Amino acid sequence: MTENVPTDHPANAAVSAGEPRFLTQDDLTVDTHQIVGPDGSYDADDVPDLDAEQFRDLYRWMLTDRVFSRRMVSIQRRGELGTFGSTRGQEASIIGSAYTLDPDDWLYVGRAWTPMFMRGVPMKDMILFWRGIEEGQQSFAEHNSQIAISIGSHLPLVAGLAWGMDLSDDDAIATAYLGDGATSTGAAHEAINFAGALGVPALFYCQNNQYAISLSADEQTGASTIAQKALAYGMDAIRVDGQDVLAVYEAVEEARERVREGEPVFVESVTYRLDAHTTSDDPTRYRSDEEVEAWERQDPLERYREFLKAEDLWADIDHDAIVDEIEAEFDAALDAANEFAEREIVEIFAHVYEEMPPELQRQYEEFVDLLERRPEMYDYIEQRPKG
Ligand SMILES: Cc1ncc(C[n+]2csc(CCOP(=O)(O)OP(=O)(O)O)c2C)c(N)n1
Repeated sequence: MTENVPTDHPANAAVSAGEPRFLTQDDLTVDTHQIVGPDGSYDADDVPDLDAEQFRDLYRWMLTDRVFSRRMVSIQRRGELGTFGSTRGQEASIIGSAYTLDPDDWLYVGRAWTPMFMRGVPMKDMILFWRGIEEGQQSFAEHNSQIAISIGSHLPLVAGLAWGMDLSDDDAIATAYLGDGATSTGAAHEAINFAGALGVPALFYCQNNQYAISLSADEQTGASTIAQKALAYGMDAIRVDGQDVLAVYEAVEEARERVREGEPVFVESVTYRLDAHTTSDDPTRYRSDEEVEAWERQDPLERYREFLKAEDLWADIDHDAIVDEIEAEFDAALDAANEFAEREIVEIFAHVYEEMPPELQRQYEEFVDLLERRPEMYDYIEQRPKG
């Protein structure tokens, strides 16, 4: 047992007499890192050191993100998907951060799909995933990535993964993309505490898109910012303007370097989900048109276009041709996904275990028997859209 004696730990260095002093949030200044302002102005000295091709690449990926979301929402409306969560408005936040990652870095995402395309996952597999077809996830796994539908559930996995990577002296890092809502879950606190206590190479990238479905970020926490929550866990944090792709790139690039050296970092990217939470949600019930319009004026693509124009890079970019290419890629992906055979209901028993345990085997046989005896049961079972 350790003796409980006063120590010379630096935390005990300053003592105060008289009235006890409260520590308050006002003691903390939390700035939001920005390079290109909403009006497109910037200081040339602050621009990250990227070449012309990389600057153009950032634009292409942001556009990929936007077109993919638009097409997914439109096929959902035609009944070809169950549900989908659009990322419109979050393109700078998603692409600026993912552009810093190495394909060997583990990537567990909440709302961010294009980072997987950036490391080679085919669009077809993302469409299959959103149709509930498990095979889509196989290529995610081959590219060290997964999507967490259960909010916050991936954070302890990422902390544990980072610990394992630390023990095996891995050069890569473990990254969790999460939403503001995820920081309100118990799993987030366990994971962030664990990562802070052990000092593992985990990057927590929180896209504060202002809502967890209908609950605004303000209503989820008494903290003035999400970034400051990291301090309680002994972790450094950066708060960044998520509508400014260059600021996000720079912040996460620096965060990743620090994580590679073994220190966990938390990044809060301040952004906005312009569309509904998912295609099953009606956002007009909890937010005003004025609020959405104000954020539409913060469109990350438009802001970045101003920068590209100022740098004489815009003339080399054929926006319409890029959109056509992405649309064609989506069309081909959709055709390939449509060729996937319709699934059997009994396949809900597959994919969990390599070898089915006896109890599950028993339930499977009972289910097959039921469907044979009572074929009308099919009418009561909700069918997934054709995969
Ligand atoms: C453990 C768990 N509880 C509830 C839900 C239902 N749910 C789906 S998305 C969501 C809100 C997520 O908000 P946030 O973490 O901010 O991410 P965003 O979708 O805004 O990117 C909730 C509560 C869930 N998927 N998982």
